[in-house]
Amino acid sequence: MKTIQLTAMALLIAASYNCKEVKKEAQEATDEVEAAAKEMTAEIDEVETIKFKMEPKSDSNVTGDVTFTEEGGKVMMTAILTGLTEGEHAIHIHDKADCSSADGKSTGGHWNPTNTPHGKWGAAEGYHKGDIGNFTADADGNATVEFATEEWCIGCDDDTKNIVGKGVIVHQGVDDFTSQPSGAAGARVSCTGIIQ
Ligand SMILES: [Cu+2]
Repeated sequence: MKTIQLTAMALLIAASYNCKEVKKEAQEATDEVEAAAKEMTAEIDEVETIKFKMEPKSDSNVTGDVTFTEEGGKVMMTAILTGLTEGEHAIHIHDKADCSSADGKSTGGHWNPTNTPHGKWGAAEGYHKGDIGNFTADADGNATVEFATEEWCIGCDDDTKNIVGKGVIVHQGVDDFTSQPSGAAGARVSCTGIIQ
């Protein structure tokens, strides 16, 4: 009889211990899920999007929208343009957000915070932080330009990365990636300031 009682007691203790363990594990799992959810929310909060209208310059009809989105340390640019002549054109980030002049030259030269030569993006010889490059407009004069880089930010403290306060310029001509300091891309046909 005593053996039975002892066994029953031992089983009870074991059961209550197991129960505590399960509860502990369940709590740990809940905490993990909550922490992961918090992290995801924080990441979602960090996504920043700014959008601008491009205005025609140099008597062109080139307009459109340019959007910059920062997410996970990367800035993505999408420019949707109309009114272009068919073929290749250059697009750059220039030094100032000032589109007041009729020829777009109020934006200054290329944004070049690292003081490097002009060139094709990623070139070993160097390239400006604004050297996005060339794109092609279709027969109707439309183009979509997509570009993404970890070398830009929207409003961070790093002046070599912060695109805010700069300007977007679309050129009539093509960037040859060699002429200094501009790539000889010709007239500035569309402009916007990047203002947060
Ligand atoms: Cu340019």
